[in-house]
Amino acid sequence: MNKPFFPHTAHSACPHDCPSTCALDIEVLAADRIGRVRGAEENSYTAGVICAKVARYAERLHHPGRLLKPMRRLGAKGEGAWGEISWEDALDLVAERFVAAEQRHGAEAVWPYFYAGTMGLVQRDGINRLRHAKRYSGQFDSICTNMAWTGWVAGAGTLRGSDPREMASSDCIVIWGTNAVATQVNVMTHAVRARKERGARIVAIDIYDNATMRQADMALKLRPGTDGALACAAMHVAFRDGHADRDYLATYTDDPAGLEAHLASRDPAWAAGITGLSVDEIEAFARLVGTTPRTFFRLGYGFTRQRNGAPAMHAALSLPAVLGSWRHEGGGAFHSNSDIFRLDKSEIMGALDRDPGVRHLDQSRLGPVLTNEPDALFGGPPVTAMLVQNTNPANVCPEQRKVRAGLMRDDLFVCVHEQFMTDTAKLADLVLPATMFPEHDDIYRGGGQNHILLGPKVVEPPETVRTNHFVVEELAKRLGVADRPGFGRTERELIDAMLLTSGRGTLAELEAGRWIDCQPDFADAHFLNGFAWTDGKFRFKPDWAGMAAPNRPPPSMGLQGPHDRLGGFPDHLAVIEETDAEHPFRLATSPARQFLNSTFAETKGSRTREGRPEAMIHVEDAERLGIAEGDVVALGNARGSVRLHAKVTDVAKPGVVIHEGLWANGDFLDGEGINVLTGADPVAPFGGAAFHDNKVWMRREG
Ligand SMILES: Nc1nc2c(c(=O)[nH]1)N[C@H]1C(S)=C(S)[C@@H](COP(=O)(O)OP(=O)(O)OC[C@H]3O[C@@H](n4cnc5c(=O)[nH]c(N)nc54)[C@H](O)[C@@H]3O)O[C@H]1N2
Ligand SMILES: Nc1nc2c(c(=O)[nH]1)N[C@H]1C(S)=C(S)[C@@H](COP(=O)(O)OP(=O)(O)OC[C@H]3O[C@@H](n4cnc5c(=O)[nH]c(N)nc54)[C@H](O)[C@@H]3O)O[C@H]1N2
Ligand code: SF4
Ligand SMILES: [Mo]
Repeated sequence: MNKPFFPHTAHSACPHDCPSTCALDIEVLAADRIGRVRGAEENSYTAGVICAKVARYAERLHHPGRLLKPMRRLGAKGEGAWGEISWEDALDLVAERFVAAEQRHGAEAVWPYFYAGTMGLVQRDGINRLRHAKRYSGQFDSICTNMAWTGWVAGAGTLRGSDPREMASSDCIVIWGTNAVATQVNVMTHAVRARKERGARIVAIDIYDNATMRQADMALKLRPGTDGALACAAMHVAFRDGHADRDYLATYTDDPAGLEAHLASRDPAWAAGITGLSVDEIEAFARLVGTTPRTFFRLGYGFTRQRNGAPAMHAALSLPAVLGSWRHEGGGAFHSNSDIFRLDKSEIMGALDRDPGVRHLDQSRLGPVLTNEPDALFGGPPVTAMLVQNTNPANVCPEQRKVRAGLMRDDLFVCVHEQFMTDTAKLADLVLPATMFPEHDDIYRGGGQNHILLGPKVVEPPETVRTNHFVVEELAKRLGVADRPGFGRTERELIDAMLLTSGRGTLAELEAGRWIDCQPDFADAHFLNGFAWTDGKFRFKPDWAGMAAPNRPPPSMGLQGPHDRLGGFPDHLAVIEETDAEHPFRLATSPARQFLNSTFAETKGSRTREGRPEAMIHVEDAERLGIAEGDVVALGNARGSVRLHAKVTDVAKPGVVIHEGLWANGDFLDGEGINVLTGADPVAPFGGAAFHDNKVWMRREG
């Protein structure tokens, strides 16, 4: 890809954990310098549009605060005194500490810990190769998708759905529990096009008037954790008013008669009492979707970050099945395409070495794990050594006080491989500087769309930073496993081999074509050949405990949360953190537009636009508590408390508080972030973190 002249435009893909996975055109100004980043016009999903934060990526790549040298802790943990160390010595130190941990407590005392700072399959998942080769503790990934995917699969049997580009031919688009304007802007590109070109109506369902709600023709603002009730009432109306597609139901679903009988008592008045919506709002929604065959349900993650998130997703997905929306072009539903790509990652992951007998630990329960809570350790040894890549758990993980207490343990060695001195890096023993996506080769899949995309190296990294791949490979050499399958190959070799074994061509072909469109044909995407169960029928009555699902925990962990409360037909499941006398408010920690999880909270462009950490408080609540705009308030619950500034508004319902993040912990008045308040208790039935489901107290602090 090296071109002798500058500037030129290089092709890439966005590496962030965002369903859009945009195809990018990067302006390359010099061998080591980028300019503007744009969305690829020729990509049918990206369609030339990307978010502002990635358009400004030069600000991040060339940030003066970027980590450039390996650094060893000098003072006490978290004190901030660092000394430079060479790469060789740093890697030797990690290996030495991993070996020591293994000798003392066994290999399961080492926990490689990662997530989705980059979604590139090589740079993200390669850490598992080292894990499996060494029999280190497994990671049960639970922080993001569990409730959403579980709820979808419970009904449809697999993760795919109507082509997201089909929204262009929809007459109604229901954007349910996703703040698409902020979190996946391309949904809006396609939805707004349908509105312009064919007068499509856009419905948004959320708990506050975020940017997406403000763009909607119908904005349904409900109480957090009550989406199941809304879905039930809409299905009740469909049966009541003759909008249920009975032919479709008979062919494609398991028990329509049972569902109809069950819903008889779930009418709009019932749902109004639960959701806080008016009966009129619910009737109007039900009528709109019931009388618009080409209704596209775009179901997001946000509404599933509640303790009833899995059944809520399943209830919402049941609605298009009742209406038969799946039959129509521009109709049906979509959440994730995770199952369509079929890329065989075994080599990258070192799957041949995976030992099912090795203990798994829950990623979201990092706090309880590191503070040695027995049920979090699953009978194994304490964790005494970690390598952290692509994630910032001291900021993003629930029960932050426990995470911090754990990371501060003197008997724990933590190496953090990072691009910035994050909240997590600050607590490490060793910090290694990492490349950014334009500086390394990788391959990406679009969870919220249909392409596999290549993101090749387009500029040279600073001389002293290294890729995740390099760190994994070098540690493997020092730990004696470099001869195991998957090791000893370059990123490009791994990508090429994976494409070949997966029947997706070669790297050279992908490089020439930029992306591969993996969209299944219409009938498959719309499940017109049946849903992914042996009898082909959508499950209104899922087998929660018995089903296979992508996020199902390994048998050693078993079912999670109050799973025995799940069962039967769609309903409102009252397992959320209801308010009580001591905690009269419900707090949601919704993503900010200019940040991506904790990423971009370090760039000036994003920080200036976001302002400062705030609690959005309803005017009525503020008046009652004597809180004025800009006052300092404390929010708290049994897990702890944080102080931040008040923003008095009517964007959410009274009793609901919204905080948009993720701000760095240090941006809060007491140096502790919003995840002090969120719970790490696993959500039923397959785990996950309920980030938007928190009961809190609130008081004015001055
Ligand atoms: N700008 C930006 N973009 C992002 C991210 C980010 O942090 N910032 N994060 C990325 C990641 S990792 C992911 S997984 C995706 C997630 O993207 P989304 O699918 O959009 O999910 P969330 O952002 O968690 O929440 C979306 C909306 O759901 C609302 N919500 C909360 N509880 C409820 C409820 O009970 N019912 C309903 N109807 N709505 C509710 C929230 O207030 C929020 O407005 O976005 C990605 N994109
Ligand atoms: N309160 C609250 N908490 C939340 C959420 C919420 O809605 N509310 N959302 C949750 C969700 S959905 C998710 S997915 C998690 C996400 O949590 P994380 O995966 O931790 O989120 P990110 O901030 O996207 O990425 C973490 C780090 O990866 C680093 N990174 C990026 N690329 C590379 C690389 O190539 N190499 C290395 N070594 N590092 C790299 C970045 O610098 C960044 O610091 O957060 C969860 N936490
Ligand atoms: S963060 Fe999302 S919307 Fe922004 S460029 Fe990346 S994939 Fe596209
Ligand atoms: Mo996520």
